[in-house]
Amino acid sequence: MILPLNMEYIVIGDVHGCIDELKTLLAKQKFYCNKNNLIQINQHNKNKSIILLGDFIDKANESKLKETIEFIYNNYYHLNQQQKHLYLVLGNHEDMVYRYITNDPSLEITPKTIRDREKYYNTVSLLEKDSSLKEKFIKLYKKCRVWFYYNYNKDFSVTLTHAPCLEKHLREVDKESKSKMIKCTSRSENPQISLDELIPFTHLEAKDNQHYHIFGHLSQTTIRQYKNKICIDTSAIYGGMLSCAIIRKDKILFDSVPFEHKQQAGKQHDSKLFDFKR
Ligand SMILES: [Mn+2]
Repeated sequence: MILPLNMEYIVIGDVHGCIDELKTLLAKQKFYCNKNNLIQINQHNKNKSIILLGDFIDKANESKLKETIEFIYNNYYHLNQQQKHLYLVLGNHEDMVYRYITNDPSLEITPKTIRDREKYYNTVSLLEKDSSLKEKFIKLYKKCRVWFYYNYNKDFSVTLTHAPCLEKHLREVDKESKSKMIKCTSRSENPQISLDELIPFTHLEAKDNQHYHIFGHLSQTTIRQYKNKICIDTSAIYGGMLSCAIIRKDKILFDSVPFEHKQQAGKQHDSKLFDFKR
């Protein structure tokens, strides 16, 4: 999970089946596809790697979800042949869908989990009627890692996880820490509480240094940064943008592309992170 320092990293937040936007954003970063949708390594991108920050499935329509899984699957094996160019971070959606489709005994079947499966995890029914896609998803799931760490020097580092979490869990390997790096307290189950109240550690632990924590998971209208905490989930599937953080030596840059309306956008009420009065 330690990232080599000789590469630049394009870290892309919650794709949720926004395959068209993913290809557009990758092309802006010099990753072009051939006619078979395989990304070509060339002199402009040979020192760059792509990191998908979790939640590449669910919420989108089925044909876009299928396209997304096949694109990531084909390119995972294509891009990583000689040198690693594509990394996958585990999101709560990959984790839950995997538990549903493998009948994980720890996932109790209750009216709520049956309802949630329809409401939040629509990739499950797609995979259950497409066994070859299911096999591809399972292989990708097993390639996902909970965190990655880019430790440039004593003054600059970046930890990548899907969800924000307490610092004590960062880069740990115990079961509780892993689950905290994948998912934080549910916003949908606490709609009356602002995000800054729901997960106050995110700003209370923030520091004015360059040891960054970049995460997604909490869809926002814009990239949200407070000190060394950065959220790059900019609501692509809700009609917003798909964004990336670019880690280049000891700098972080950002880029975004808008939703392309090639599928129906989802609906969600905003709750801004880092919206407190300073
Ligand atoms: Mn998530």
